[in-house]
Amino acid sequence: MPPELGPQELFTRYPGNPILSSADWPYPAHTVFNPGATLLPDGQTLLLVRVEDRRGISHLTAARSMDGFTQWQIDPAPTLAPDPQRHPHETWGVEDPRIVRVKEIDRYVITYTASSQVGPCVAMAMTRDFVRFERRGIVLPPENKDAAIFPRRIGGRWAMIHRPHAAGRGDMWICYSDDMVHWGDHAPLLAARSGAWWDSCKIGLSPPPIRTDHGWLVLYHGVRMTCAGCLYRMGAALLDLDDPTKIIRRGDEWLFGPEAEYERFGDVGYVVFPCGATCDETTGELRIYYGAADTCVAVATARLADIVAYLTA
Ligand code: BMA
Repeated sequence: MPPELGPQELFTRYPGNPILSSADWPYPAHTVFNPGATLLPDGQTLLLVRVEDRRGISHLTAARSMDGFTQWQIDPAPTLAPDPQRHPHETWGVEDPRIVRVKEIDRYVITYTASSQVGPCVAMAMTRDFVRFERRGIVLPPENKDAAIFPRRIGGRWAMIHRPHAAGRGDMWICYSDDMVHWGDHAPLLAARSGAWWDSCKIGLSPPPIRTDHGWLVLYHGVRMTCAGCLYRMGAALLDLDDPTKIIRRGDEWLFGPEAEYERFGDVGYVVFPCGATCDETTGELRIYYGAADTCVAVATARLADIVAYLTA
């Protein structure tokens, strides 16, 4: 990183933010936020957006754009709707998807929060085209959310970061699987800090881990509880490529937090909540797609190399 770049300057908001709001939706929607993101083979950006209806129940709908900023083509009906008949754990909706393209199985693996009557669970679905989905059901029981797999095997096994909530703690954990269905060898990964820290209340993975030459870049959200409510911000850590339980570096400061009006005011103010990121391998530009104030979708860009330089400085 050029030494003059501080953490507050690593990300730049797209001037046309918010890029998607309920007014853009082709059918009635209350709010649209927290999208997963991926690049399709034809170069389009696909967002799988959480859409909350006027009952309070969320589903997921795909929006596609050639440049990733404008002219979104939004599916005319829910793309992945809760199916409580066959999947009772989805009674209160499906939320906050993370999308990972897994070359080895030629599929996108989507992990999302199934909002059940006994708490949030991690559910998984796979797709090749974002039209037909193979649902794998619950892969981690409640309370758990904010999960995403790594895009390739590590030491011969699949790995997944997740966020159980127990004993008043919300820390990030990692687990492993041979078949992506049965997950074990759970181990703590990153813990919420304490006291006055920005990530003192709870933390959770934001977009799926991003491979860099220096390690797995993990962008995570941290929550601080104040008298006025929760503050959701994003920070970063770098994990060893061969053994992600080894933390190379965890940044002290948050890199991105609610500042713009659309991030401070909405259904849940002072929230930035990225669930998706795309990276242009030619230019090195990283884009994070995030829910702003649980109301609309916005995007911010950074140079991947600058974030890595900040963490390794
Ligand atoms: C978290 C998740 C997100 C939401 C955020 C702020 O716990 O439930 O879906 O955006 O709270 O309300």
